[in-house]
Amino acid sequence: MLMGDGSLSEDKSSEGSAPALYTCKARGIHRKEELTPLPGDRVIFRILDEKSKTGCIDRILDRINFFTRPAVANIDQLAIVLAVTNPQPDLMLVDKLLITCQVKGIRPLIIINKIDLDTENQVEALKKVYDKTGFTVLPLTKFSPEAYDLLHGELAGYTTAFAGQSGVGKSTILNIVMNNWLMETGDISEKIQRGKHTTRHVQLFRLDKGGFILDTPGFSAYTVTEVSHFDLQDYYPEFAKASGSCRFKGCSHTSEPDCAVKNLFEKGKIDKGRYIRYTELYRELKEAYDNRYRR
Ligand SMILES: Nc1nc2c(ncn2[C@@H]2O[C@H](COP(=O)(O)OP(=O)(O)OP(=O)(O)O)[C@@H](O)[C@H]2O)c(=O)[nH]1
Ligand SMILES: [Mg+2]
Ligand SMILES: [Zn+2]
Repeated sequence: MLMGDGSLSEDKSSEGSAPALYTCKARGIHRKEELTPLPGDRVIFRILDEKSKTGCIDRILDRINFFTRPAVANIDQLAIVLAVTNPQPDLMLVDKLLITCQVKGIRPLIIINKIDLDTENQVEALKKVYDKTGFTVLPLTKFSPEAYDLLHGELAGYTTAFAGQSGVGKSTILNIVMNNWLMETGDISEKIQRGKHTTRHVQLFRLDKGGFILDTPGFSAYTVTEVSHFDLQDYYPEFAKASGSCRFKGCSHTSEPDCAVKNLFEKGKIDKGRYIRYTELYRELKEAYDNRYRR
């Protein structure tokens, strides 16, 4: 298992045996196979020196999946982290990551962090937006260990990558999950709007109860590349109730009359913001499609 900092862990899942760590070089395999090793990769590696625990990677095994943002491989779950405030939540980013999870067939876990900073029932409002999607939503704060018991339950046995804007608290969450011995975190700097100890590379950690968690650098720009505007609606589970009931076959649910999705949103069955962001993303994807032969 590639740990992210270049070191490797032998995959000994049998209880009691402490996993051994080897620092490995990737000896040009990535150029040959056009594959760059990613944190989470399963690899065949050779021990070069047992004393200094160094080795070299011979082969990267077939991936179940991989992400370019965050750059990780073989994950079961993506924890999409947003903060109530500081930074302001970027719900378009959350929506886009939800789409990617569904395309890749992995489970999204939506974490609403910093609920201690709630002043105007933002947590309730955010929960309402995403409860309607049917995905699991978990409110969290570093000040409440009880909420972390629930998180442990969601993580045990799975490989989970944490993703989201810089400063939402991903590293803080991993620190708490791992009993506070991992890495530094920091306040958001007013100037650069980033955590003072912003994470710069992916790090992977083994959970006591089985599974792994990966801390990743924050990001805000994110482009959905896996779907086209034609099938975008398939990745909004709450639209399914309206399926097939629009007046026009092939309705895009953006501006057509007698649209069943629009109808659901007017009745409050679909969150208004989610619907509006859907139409924005639809236009973005359509524009990219219409301009696909231009440079
Ligand atoms: N009030 C409050 N602050 C929190 C909470 N969780 C994290 N923070 C603070 O938010 C700041 C940023 O936290 P980080 O964990 O570094 O954020 P990050 O998501 O890892 O950021 P990047 O590594 O830049 O992507 C730190 O000052 C944390 O102490 C929380 O539940 N409540
Ligand atoms: Mg971090
Ligand atoms: Zn429609």
